[in-house]
Amino acid sequence: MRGFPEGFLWGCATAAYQIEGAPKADGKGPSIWDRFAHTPGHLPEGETGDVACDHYHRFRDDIALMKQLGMQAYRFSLSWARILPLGTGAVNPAGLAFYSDLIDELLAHGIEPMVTLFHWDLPAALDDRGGWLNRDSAQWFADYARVAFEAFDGRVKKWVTLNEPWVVSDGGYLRGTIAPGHKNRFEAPIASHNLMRAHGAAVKLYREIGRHEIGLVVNIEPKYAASNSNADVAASRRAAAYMNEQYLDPALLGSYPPELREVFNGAWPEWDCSDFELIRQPVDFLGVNYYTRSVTRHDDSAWFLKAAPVRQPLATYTETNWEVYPQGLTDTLLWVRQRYGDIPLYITENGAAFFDPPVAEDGRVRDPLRTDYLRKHLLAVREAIAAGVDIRGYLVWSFMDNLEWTLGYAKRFGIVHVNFASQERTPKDSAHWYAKVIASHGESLAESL
Ligand code: PNW
Repeated sequence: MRGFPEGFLWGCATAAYQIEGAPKADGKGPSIWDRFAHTPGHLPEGETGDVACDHYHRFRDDIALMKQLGMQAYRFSLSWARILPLGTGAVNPAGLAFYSDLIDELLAHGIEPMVTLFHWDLPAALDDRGGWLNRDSAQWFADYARVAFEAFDGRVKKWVTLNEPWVVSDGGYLRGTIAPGHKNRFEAPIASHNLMRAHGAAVKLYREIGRHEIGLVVNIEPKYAASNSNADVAASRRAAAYMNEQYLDPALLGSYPPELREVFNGAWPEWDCSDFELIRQPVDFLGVNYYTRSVTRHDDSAWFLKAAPVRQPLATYTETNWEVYPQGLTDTLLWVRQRYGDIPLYITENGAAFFDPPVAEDGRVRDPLRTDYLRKHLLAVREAIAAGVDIRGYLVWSFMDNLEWTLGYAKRFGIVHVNFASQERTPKDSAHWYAKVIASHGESLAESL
């Protein structure tokens, strides 16, 4: 089997609210995640992102560690409310300065930044104006994107508009499990639609003022019907249309999948046709976040989708209860090419939470399950490359343990262990293993563990 193409980028990823801390430093405004986490009952035992990994103050050490591990690329997100404390209007120079220093530090270490504009932490002031339910949100986002492009496009060559719009809409507006915590099936498609309009508006602006590459990041969870009964096949189609195609279809094909009308059942709006011209802006790449698959059956009692996941008795599950299914990554990459054509792809997130043992006397953190997960998924990526899919890079989620949103600090996705009391960082065995993979450009994957 052929290996990884020349220029394939190896790296890791994080997001602002999950690592930075310093929610009020240097003029930062509050985001909906500051609010959500500070509302009792949302996160375990009153945990918040107030300190998190204290990356705001420790970014130079963190980048030095990335360099030691051989990272070639680092995907992180900008906190919108650091740059525009009220979401629109006055720019906070200190917020821009923080990211400017971060980018300079990465470049000085030869690490390529991939910058996500929006990884869920909407400025609270914009939520007060309706958030993603307000049609103006597309313009708010484009105005914010302009500030970032103008400040950093000379140094940043890879931009991401949104991270996982599905999670924002499904968790934030349909189920109420994440910020802003609404539970309303009428709101969810509107939030999704405005998120995609915002994506389109930012890409359109980038074509006018940007000089490099911009793309969209989606989570894709392939849906496999639990049986070949019509009911199960239809249920898995609904689930795929809802989770995967709701975002990729308008962005790349210019329309929504027809199943969504049935899925939203009376809550599906009539859309303004001209919106699709805005949404369907040619992108330079697509980022795929892959964690797991779902085997899906019809279930009349399941709220909303009338579809339920079927647990696989022989499979391994991670601490977030996600089935380890590397073949699903190959299937996903082949499916993207088949449905949307030959567009450059990055794996912008892939990784797993497992219970890690504490740092041992010898300084090691033995996390063989995580290494095994990463190795099998990288082999799955290589398989898709061998089948001709244009895959340009792979970014592990995550560089370090961090705030796993509503699950708090107990679910650890890092390849670097973080002691949240002392803020000490310790590369886990999986980080040392990954460093070797990078150094050998994937050749060492052939070695058994
Ligand atoms: C992603 N799902 O979230 C996010 O981009 C990260 O910030 C997060 O820490 C990471 O994955 C691990 O959870 C997801 O339900 C959340 O399919 C939920 C799903 C997928 C991705």
